Amino acid sequence: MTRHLACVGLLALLAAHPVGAQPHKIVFDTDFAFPPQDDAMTLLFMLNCPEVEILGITTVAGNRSVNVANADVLKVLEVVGRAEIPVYPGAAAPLVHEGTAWDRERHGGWYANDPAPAPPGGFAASKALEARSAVEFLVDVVRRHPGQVTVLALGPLTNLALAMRLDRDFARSVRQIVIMGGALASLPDGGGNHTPNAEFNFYVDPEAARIVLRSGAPIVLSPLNISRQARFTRPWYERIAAVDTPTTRLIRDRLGPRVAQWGDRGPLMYDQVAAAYLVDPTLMKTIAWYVDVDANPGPNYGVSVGAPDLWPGAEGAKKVTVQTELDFDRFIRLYVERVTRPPRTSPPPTRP
Ligand SMILES: [Ca+2]
Repeated sequence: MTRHLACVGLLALLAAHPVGAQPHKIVFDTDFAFPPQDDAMTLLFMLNCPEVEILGITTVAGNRSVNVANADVLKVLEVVGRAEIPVYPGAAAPLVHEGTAWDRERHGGWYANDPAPAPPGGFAASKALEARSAVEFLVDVVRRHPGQVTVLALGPLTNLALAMRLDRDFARSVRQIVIMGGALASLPDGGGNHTPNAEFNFYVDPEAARIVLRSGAPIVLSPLNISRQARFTRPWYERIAAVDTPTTRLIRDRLGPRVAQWGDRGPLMYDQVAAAYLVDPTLMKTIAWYVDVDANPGPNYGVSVGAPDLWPGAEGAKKVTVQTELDFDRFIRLYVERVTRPPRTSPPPTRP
């Protein structure tokens, strides 16, 4: 039975990515922070996936300030030996949302603009940020490879909204945008995780989320409804910790001291689920729905709303692909298998 399931999984993966297929060119757009934060745990996965070629990493204020995102991503790339991947500094604040004392006290790194403390082990010894900004890089790389670049957007959508404002053709030229964001109350498990109905990334920059969702770009949305089906638990951590590579050592150092407190409720794998779609889209069921974001000040600021048909007030909303149901067993096996692989020895990607 197990062997049968493994064969079915392998066949599904081969169908999704035939041997010899060109890797997805991606830009990794992130409100990064050191592991155990999920953006970092996602980057460690993607770096070991031959199905994707990371052309660049763009940072944005979100979980923490953009200063922290910059320092931490440079350090992680050095630790795992992938310093050839360029990092472009992005938006230090949302488009409009200024934040309040409430925000500062509740996961308000995006608002606080704190300087970066030394990441564990110190700052990156030699790797530096690129001179160009994230927004300039996004516009340029999509122009250079029209119809080929996928943006994996794992934080507030500020950089993408600015790229769309800088270049009117951006939404038509990008291959697709895969977004971790939003929560849809009309589907199961659709409450918010920051305000009662708003998901954190969309709450931080609702105006940007609205611009991107209404842009007409091909979008795949990974909302909280599906994140809540993916919990990282101790047995899966232990499989990773049992292997010795620079990547697993980093995970062991950073997660090991916390695992004892998890019980059977480890952290949700928000960004990892969104990213896994690019490696094997058969891991999840999807639906095509209209999704819009409330950017009006008030109790629904940053709340996303979705439905199969348009409704009054949402005129201008576009249909996007929404991830709904995850095959968790196949997902977590893929995640652990990739994270525990030996470091990639393929030549570094061509610089865009
Ligand atoms: Ca994130």
